[in-house]
Amino acid sequence: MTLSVERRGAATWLTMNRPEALNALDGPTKQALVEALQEAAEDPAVRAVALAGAGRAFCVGQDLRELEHGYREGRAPDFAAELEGHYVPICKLLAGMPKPTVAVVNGVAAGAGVSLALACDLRLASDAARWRLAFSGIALVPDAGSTWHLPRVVGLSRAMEIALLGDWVDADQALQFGLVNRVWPAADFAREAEAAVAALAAGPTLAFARTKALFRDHLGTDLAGALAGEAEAQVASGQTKDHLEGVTAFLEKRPPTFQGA
Ligand code: LHQ
Repeated sequence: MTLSVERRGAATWLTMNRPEALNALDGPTKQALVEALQEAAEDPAVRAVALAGAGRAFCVGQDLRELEHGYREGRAPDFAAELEGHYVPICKLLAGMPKPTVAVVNGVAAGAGVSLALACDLRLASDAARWRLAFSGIALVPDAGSTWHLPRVVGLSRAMEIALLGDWVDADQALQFGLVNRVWPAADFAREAEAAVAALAAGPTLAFARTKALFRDHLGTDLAGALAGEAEAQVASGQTKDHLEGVTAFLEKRPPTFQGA
């Protein structure tokens, strides 16, 4: 299987599994990602989704060898169906996932691999991870949502730097740019990332889902619209079992146990 799907407690781990090609995205892997993300979105028992890569890379984007034949014959590719059929749904599923999504970036991320990491809510990285947008290297524009996400994650100036200068971004820079949320030494990375994902999966899932939807919706909303959206979501949040548990735990001076309901 080029995508391994594994339940670890209440979290689903999706691991791109073509280490010999640095987890380049071929057709079967992208199709498996679409299906696994749909299932994770619909399953209430899944309370967090981690996206990881097997071997020394996270993901180096589109599998260029898959397109090699056409290129060698001098035919220009038509990316429309590929984008519509795979990259757009994967990006929308990650961004719209009604539970936290985490990119677990163990090594190289390039091209659409960066785009997928950006579509997640959080990026956790090993100090061995390095990032390159790479699209300009093959005279393409950043896609799979990265023109939307990258300036919002790191700011316009850094986004321009990453896209136009095209240098590798190492772990220290990634942290400094705000491209990643946490960096751990490679030796500790698997354990720390697993604990972070487990903690998210033990969180107040419905409140997390509303929080991320509000942040995303309000990126294009004025303050009045944001206040109205918050009010609607807060009324619903106030009626959840997890809210009652959270307040009860506070009053009883103990940590809460959330059920995701
Ligand atoms: C690969 C790839 C790869 C296949 C390494 N494909 N095999 C485009 C079209 C349509 C819609 C959506 O969006 C896009 C955007 C994209 O994502 S385009 C792809 C952007 N990615 C790149 O341009 C990265 C290309 N790869 C590299 O520059 C290098 O592999 C890096 C710098 C990432 C790693 O270098 P090394 O550590 O020296 O490893 P390597 O180059 O030896 O790679 C190991 C193997 O992985 C090798 O296979 P081989 O059989 O020769 O051992 C590579 O061919 C394969 N591989 N990237 N994108």
